[in-house]
Order: sequence, then structure tokens, then C-alpha cells
Amino acid sequence: MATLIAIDPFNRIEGDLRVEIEVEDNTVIFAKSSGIMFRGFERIMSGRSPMDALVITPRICGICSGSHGVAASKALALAQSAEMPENAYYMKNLILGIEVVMSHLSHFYLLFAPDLTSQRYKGLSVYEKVNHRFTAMKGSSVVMALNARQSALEIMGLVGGKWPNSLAIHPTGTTSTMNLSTLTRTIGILKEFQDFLEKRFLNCSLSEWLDIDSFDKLLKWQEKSGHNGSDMVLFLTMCLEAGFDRIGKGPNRYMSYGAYDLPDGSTWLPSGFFEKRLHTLDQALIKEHIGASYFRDAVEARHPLEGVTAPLVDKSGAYSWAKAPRYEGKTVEVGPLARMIIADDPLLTDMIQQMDSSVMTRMFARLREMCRLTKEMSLWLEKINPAEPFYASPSSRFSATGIGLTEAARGSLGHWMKISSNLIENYQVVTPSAWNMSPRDERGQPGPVEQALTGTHVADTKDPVEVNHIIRSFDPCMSCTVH
Ligand code: NFE
Ligand code: MG
Repeated sequence: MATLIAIDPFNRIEGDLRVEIEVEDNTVIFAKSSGIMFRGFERIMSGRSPMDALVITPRICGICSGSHGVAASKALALAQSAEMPENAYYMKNLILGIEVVMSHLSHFYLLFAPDLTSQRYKGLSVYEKVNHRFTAMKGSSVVMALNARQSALEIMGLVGGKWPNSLAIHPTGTTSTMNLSTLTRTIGILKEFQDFLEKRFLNCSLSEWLDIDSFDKLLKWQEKSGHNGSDMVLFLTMCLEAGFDRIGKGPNRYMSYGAYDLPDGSTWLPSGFFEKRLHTLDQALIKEHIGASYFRDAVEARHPLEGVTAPLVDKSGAYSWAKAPRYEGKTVEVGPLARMIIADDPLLTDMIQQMDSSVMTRMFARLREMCRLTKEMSLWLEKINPAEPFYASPSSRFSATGIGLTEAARGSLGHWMKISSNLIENYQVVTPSAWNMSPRDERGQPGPVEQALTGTHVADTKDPVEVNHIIRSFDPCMSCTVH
């Protein structure tokens, strides 16, 4: 007989998530991911001035407000045909980049790592060390990571004015600026953050770590560093001993909108849809489905520009306040793993070929991106010229549609707005966790997390720690999902 396990609330995440699994013969045979609270931000937006999106949408979430600000500003920029001075590209990239780095750091040390200290892992060679470094709030590395996070927050203050809910992000640039003194301070604080990564997290230079371009080389680096080395070596050893490379296989389809716009019209991270190989991304192929979501509509799926948010609390068969976004009708995974594959990161591309998508590859992609971004941010800082403008005068006229696509810490984030008579007629937000934590669609296709959980071997149904690892490897945020 199947055992039903409900994890509700799933702890240490933003927002309210309920996960139900059915376990038979120690194997998950069915999984359900539910967003259990409705927030209604999309309904709040109708009838307001388009520029209000810059103030309201960041408040969708306390941990990715900068990403929502960037998406809203890009949607407005398209609707206004706005142009930005060069400095503003780098300022916005720094606001987005520092938010993502801060999020990845917090995810690893504060959200994911506490589960590694479980009694379950007593037999592993690294158990004592993992407990010493990663015990919640007290572990020696956790304390240091909290200090590094403080440095990241200071940088955010310098580039974005405040966090969360910076008001500096605009379609025509940033209202925050830098002079020589703030620029020098920011460079210094970023160096402090990099010091933490190099001394504690990696125990080698950022460049040496980023030069590792295959899984074989990663294992050689691990051997050379030894167990006393770094948090990264410890985590790598733990992943392999505990089998994190064999749990949490997702849909193996990935999407990235591309992010970090540059003045020459390119982006630092490329966009794409990956299914067996890389395809050009076309946002017109996105639809949100509502078969198992508490919403009513005459049709089962719509492109976000035509999206409808009409709650129906007692809808039969529904189990989530999240809609179910699909690309060409297919489930796709978004997030750091998707971005690293689409950016052709050599280490992650090799790892995914050797061990498929898993808790381990998902975690490594996130940590890899944290390191890549830290290096890139120092280059963006060098490009800022305090003597040049950061902001251009905006136009007060808007065309009929605005689309703002970017990459938040957890994955692809899109804002779609329809404007008529200079007011918002419809505003639809599709967040990363809506993609990853989505419920089934009308065809019964499970969302990525539901799929990743199904088939998992659960050693102890009273303490399903494997299930926790898999869910957390996606870094869910439910405040965003149900917005
Ligand atoms: Ni609420 Fe967010 C991010 C957005 S949702 S955290 O990153 O957008 O997944
Ligand atoms: Mg939405």
C-alpha cells in the first residue's frame, strides 16, 4: 500500500509550498507541488499608470525585487522605445548580478546545507567536517558566509540605493549614480566578497576554479586540494558519497531568456531553448496552462499577453495557485543549470553529459554561476565612467505592449504588459518558480519538480531527506510563484 507524505509547509523558503508524495516500496510513485496562497499582484496592476510597475512589481517578492524591477523596466523600455546611457547597462547588471550572487550564497549556506548535517549521513567520511562547517546558524563556514552576504548587501546599497525594492531601476537608466569614491569603495567590497570565495569556499583563486572545464579536471582538483581544502571540496565529496548525482532528474529541457544586457545590444548570458540541442528561443511559444490551477477561463492556455487571472477557489481537480507555464506545450526547467547549459559552460556541459540533471548538477551550476558572476561584476565596475550620465529623460508616451524578459536567481522571469490610453490594461508575470514548481497542465504533464521527485528512492519514509534535497535543489520561491 502506498504511504502518503505531505510536507507542508516546506521550510526555509520564501512563501508557502505544500508537496505531497505517494511512496510505494520506498519509491515515489506520484508527486504534487502546490502553491497554497493567492496574492493577486496581476490584478492590482490593471488601470494604473505603466510606470507604477517599477514600484509595485518588486514587492512581489522580498528576495528577488531587483529582478522584478529589471523585468518591469525592460517591458517599459520596449513600450517607450527608451534608450539608456552606457553606464546604466553596467549599473543594472550590477544590481541584478549582486542580487543573484547573494541569493546563491544564501541558498547554499542557509537553505541547502543544513540538510547535509542530517544524522542520516553519519557513515560518510565527511560527516564530522560537514557538521562543523554547515550546522545551521553556527557552522564555521555559515558564520563566514553571513559576513560575506553583508558585503554583498553593502554593494547593493551602493549601486541600487537600497534593497529590497530599489527605486533606482528605470527604463531610461538608473537614478543611482557613482562617483570616484563610491566606485572605489564598491570595488574594494567586491574584493572582500571574492576573498571569502577564494579563501573559504574554493581555497584557490577564482580564475583557477573557473578554468576547470571538465568533470575529470574537477576530480583532479579535488584530489589535489584534499579534504581539508574548501567548502566546495567538502560538498563535492558529499555529493558523490551520498549519491546526489543520481537523484532529482528533471525534464532535460532547459530555457533561458538571456540576461545582463550590454551596450552593443548583446547579453552576457545568452538566450535559448535546449532540448537535445540548442534552439533559438521564441517567447511567442510560451503559454500558461490552468488545468490544475485555481483559475477559471474559457480556454485552458494563453500566451501571457492575453493572460487572464480570475481566481476560482473551489475548482474541481485544481491543487495549486500557480499556473503552469509551458514552452511549445512542454515542461521546461529554468534556473542556473539551464543558464549554464545554454551558455555552454564547459564544466556543466560535461557534467550533464556524464550524470544527467540531478541535485548535484543543479547545485554545481548555481555555485559555478556565483563564481562567474563575481568575476564579471568586477569587469563591469571597471567600465563605469562617473563623468558620464547614468539616466536619460523618459518619454511619457507608451505603445500598446511591453515585454520584459530577464534571468532572476531562480531562472527565467518575464513581465508582459498591455497598455491602452496610457494605462495598464493587463499585466502578467511569469516567474522562474512558476516554471519549476508548476502543477500539472490539462494534459496531465507534471511540472519539473513533480517530475524530478517521481521515481526517487526514499530510504526512510519518516525522514524523506532525499525529497528535501530534490525540492531545494530548484531553490523554490512561492511568493513569486503565486504573485
Ligand atoms: Ni521570489 Fe524570484 C527569483 C523571481 S521566483 S524569488 O529568482 O522572479 O522564482
Ligand atoms: Mg502570472
